Amino acid sequence: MFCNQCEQTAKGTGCTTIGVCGKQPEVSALQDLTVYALRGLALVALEARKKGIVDPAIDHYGAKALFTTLTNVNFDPARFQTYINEIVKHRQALAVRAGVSFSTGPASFQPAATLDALGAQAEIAALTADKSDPDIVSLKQTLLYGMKGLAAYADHAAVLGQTDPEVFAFLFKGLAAGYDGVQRDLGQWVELALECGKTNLRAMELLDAGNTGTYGHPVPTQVPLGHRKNKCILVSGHDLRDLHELLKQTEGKGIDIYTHGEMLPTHGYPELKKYPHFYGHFGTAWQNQHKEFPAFPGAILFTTNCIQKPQDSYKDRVFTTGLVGWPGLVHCENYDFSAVIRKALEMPGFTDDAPGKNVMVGFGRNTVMSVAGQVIDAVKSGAIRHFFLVGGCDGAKPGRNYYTEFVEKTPKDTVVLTLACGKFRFFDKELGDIGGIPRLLDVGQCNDAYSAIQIAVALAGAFECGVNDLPLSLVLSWYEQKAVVILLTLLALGIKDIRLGPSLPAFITPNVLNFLVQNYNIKPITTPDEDLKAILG
Ligand code: SF4
Ligand code: SF3
Repeated sequence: MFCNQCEQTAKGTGCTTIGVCGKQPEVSALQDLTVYALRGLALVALEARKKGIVDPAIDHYGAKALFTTLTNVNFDPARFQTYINEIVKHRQALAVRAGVSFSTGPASFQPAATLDALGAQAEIAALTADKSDPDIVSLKQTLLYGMKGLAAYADHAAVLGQTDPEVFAFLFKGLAAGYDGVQRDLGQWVELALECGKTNLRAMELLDAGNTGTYGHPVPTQVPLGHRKNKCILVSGHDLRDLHELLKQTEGKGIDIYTHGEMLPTHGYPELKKYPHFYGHFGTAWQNQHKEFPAFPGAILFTTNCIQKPQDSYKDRVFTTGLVGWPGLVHCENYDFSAVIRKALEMPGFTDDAPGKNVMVGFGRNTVMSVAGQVIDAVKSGAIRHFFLVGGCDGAKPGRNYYTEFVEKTPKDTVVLTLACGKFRFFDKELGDIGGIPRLLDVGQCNDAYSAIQIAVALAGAFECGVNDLPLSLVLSWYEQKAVVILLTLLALGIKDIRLGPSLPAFITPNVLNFLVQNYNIKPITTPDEDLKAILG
C-alpha cells in the first residue's frame, strides 16, 4: 500500500505497511480501486454531459463513493467491493444511454469477483504507479485529495436537497484528468487544483443553504459539558440530518442525546435545539475516542469521519451510518436508528447529575453579522486590534499544542474565530469579551468554513478593503482532505499569508511549495510567540 493523503502519514512521507489511521493494505488498495473506477465513470459522465445527459442520482453516487475514501470514514472492505461494482454498473448504464464506449483505461475496467482479486487489480490504480514528473504527481494528488473534500461537502449538501450539476461536472472533470488524453503542464494542473477550490466554495454555499434552510441559522447557545441522569446516545461525525432523524426517533423515550467532536456546533441550530432531550456535549476531538468512549454509558453513532478502530471495551455499542464503515459494527441504513436506541435502553446510561462547565456555540455568519456594527465600531475605536481565525482539524501529534498555546497567548484586545475539530485544543478556555463581544467565537464545523469566509468578506466590505487587508490572520491546522479543499478554496479566493500546521502535506514537493510561498505567501507555523510577534508587529 501507499497512502499519503493525511497529515499523520507515516514518517511524513507515506503509509506503506499499515495506515497510522488503522487502514489495512486491503482497504487502501480497494480505496485506490474505487477512485480508479470513479475515473472511468467520470470519463463516461463527461461524454454523456456533452450529449445533454445528466443523471442526478449517478452524480450524487459518484460524490458519495469518493467521500467514502476520505481519511477515517470507511474501513470496511466489503462495502468498498459494493461501491466498486455499483460505480461500474452506473458507468455501463450511462455509456449505453450516451452511446459511448471505451476499450482501454478506467472506463473499460471490469471488477474482479472476489476481494482478493480486486486487491490484485488495484495495482493499476496505486499512487506509486504514476511515473510522471514528481511535481505533476504532487499536483495530481493535491487535486485528488481536494476532490475528496469537495465530494464530502457536495454529499452533505445533497443529503439536504441542495445540488448543483456544475459541482458534479467539476468532480468528473477532475477525476478524468490524467486519463482524458489531455497533456497538462504544471500550470494547468495548478489551474485545476484552484478550480477545485473555487468549485468547493459553491459546494459549501449549497451546504450552508441546506443546513441553515433546514435547521435555521445557528444562534448563541450554551452547551453543557457535563451530564444528567438518563439513558444516553452519543452522536459523532458531521451530519445534521442523521442527528435530526435520531432526535425525532428518540423523542419521549427517556434518552438524552449528546454530541461528540464536530457535532458540538449543532446545538446552535433552532430546529435541533428545540428538542429537550438534545442535552450536551461529551468528550473532545476524534483522536481521543479510545480514552473517552469507555466512559460513555450509552450507545455511540458515527455519521461521518473520524472513526478510530473501536476498542473491545466499547465496540458492541458503536454503530455506523451513511458512508462510515468498520467491519463487524452494525450499520444503520435509511435513517433507521432502532438498533442504536435499543442499545441505549439496554445500557445503564448516566446514573447521576453532573452539570459541569458550559461552552458557547452558534457564532455563524448570521449571528456575527447581526452585531457587525458593534464589531466595526470596536475595530475603529481600537478596542479590537486584530482577528485570528484559528481553525481546522485536530489530530494526535504533540505539535498541535501550538494551537492551544497560540490562543492562550493572543492579547486581550484580539478576537479568535474558530471552526472544525481543532477547536478542542482550546474550546473551553475562558477568554472573556470585548465590550460584550466574546473573544472566542465558534463559527461551527469544518463544514461551516463558508460561514467564516462570508464573515471575512462582509468585514472587508464594511471596511472597504480586500480580505487580505483586514486585521485578520488565518492560523490553520489540517489533518484530512476536507481541510485540503478548504485550503484550495482560500487560495482560489486569493487569500494570502495563511499559516499552516502542524506539518506541511507529504504530497507537496519543494517546487510546488515554492510556488505556494511565492504566490500566496503561505507559511508553516513556527512557535506561538514568534508567529504572534510576526502578525502583530
Ligand atoms: Fe496513512 Fe493517513 Fe492514509 Fe491513513 S489516511 S493510511 S494515516 S496517510
Ligand atoms: Fe475533524 Fe476528522 Fe478534520 Fe471536520 S472530525 S475537521 S479531522
